[in-house]
Amino acid sequence: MNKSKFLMIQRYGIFAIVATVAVIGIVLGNTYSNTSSTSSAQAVTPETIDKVTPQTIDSVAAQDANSIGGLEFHMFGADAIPLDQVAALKAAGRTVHDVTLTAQSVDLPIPGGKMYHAMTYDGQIPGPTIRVTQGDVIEVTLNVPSTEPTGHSLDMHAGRISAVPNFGPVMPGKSRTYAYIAQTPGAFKYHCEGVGVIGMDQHVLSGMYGMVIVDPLNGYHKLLVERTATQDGHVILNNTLMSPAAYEFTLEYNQLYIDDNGSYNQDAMFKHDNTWTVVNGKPFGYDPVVTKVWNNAPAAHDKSAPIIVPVGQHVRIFVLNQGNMPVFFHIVGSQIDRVTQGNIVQAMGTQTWEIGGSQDAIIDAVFDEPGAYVAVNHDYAAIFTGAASVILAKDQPAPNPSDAVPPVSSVPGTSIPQQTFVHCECTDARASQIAGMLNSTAQ
Ligand SMILES: [Cu+2]
Repeated sequence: MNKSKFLMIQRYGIFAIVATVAVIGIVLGNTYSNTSSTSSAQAVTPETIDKVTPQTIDSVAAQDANSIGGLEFHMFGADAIPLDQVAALKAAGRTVHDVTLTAQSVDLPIPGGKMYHAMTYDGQIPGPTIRVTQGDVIEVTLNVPSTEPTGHSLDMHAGRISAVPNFGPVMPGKSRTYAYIAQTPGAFKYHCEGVGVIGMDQHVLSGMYGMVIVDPLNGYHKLLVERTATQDGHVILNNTLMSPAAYEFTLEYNQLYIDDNGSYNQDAMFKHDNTWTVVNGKPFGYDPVVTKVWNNAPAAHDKSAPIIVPVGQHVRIFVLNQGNMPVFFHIVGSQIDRVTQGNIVQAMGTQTWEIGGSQDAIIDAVFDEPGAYVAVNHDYAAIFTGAASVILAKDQPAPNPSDAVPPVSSVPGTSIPQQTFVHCECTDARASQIAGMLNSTAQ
């Protein structure tokens, strides 16, 4: 036997044993050590590993399964829901969210007084932020008006649901509805897949993307804030546990690849040679100080405006990378107190968090002193093409740009409601609609 073949067999043997232990552990609902004490399994040594064959593995598993009365296979319950069963799930206690998105191709402004050919959901970039609680049902309809020059589609990462036919093309004049249970918490991407994925890059990079926030059923964890103090001439840890209730924001990162005529430039995309880096649809949309690139903006809702947070309070930022380059999320002048993905804490007390394409991170931060901070993608090419968002920490909360503030969570003790003003990469008609929604929900 040559050496590589021997190693391959040996590796297979080890893998098979690990797999068998895992299966037995699951079957018996027990740990390996407990399982081994009730079975005839011998200590694992290099010699016993060499004797393992697929046949012996099977026989051990079969014996153990037999000894507990056989295997019971669990279906966890499909996430996809036939539309005629949505009402039954509602009656059973699940909250159902009826969501409608309308595809709209429209020209939108970029810095310098120019326009580009955008593709949107509902006339805004990003599309509307949808917020639900883990276990809720999302029943979503995509409308594609007959006036659209192309078909569109809707791929929602918040669900585990067959991509075909749900995410398939919806041609002009048509619509499609599907429903699913949002099983996993997080800040999920939704986006157009073009027409059978043809043109997906163009549609997403021209604006057809948005966020679904799925809040954990039992809420977010309290935030441990670790700082230091002095006591009796010594430095001590001064830890505080903050309520999950937070001032909340969304930051969605993407790239724009356009030519001088404002048309999508696929050659530039393949080279990752972006024209702009956009945050919530605009380059430098929250930077009225440094670049001033929106000074000649055509409408009030286009003008740059900073994000304002209260000092010493819990701030939660849902960061989602919608683009095809990494985001190295960093807040200049501050640090990240905690990074959560799903509802699992990934890091505490870190300076930067890398977020790959179509990945999200929930950033918790407390700003210790008043001042000016800048949320960036700490890639210099990204910073200088638009990924620099000014955050002002002030003694009191203040109204914030509407496109940076998500809907209030349904989970009690999660969102601290904020006042907002209309700010968006959107059509004037959509800005008017948003203004109406803000007025109707004003206290
Ligand atoms: Cu599309």
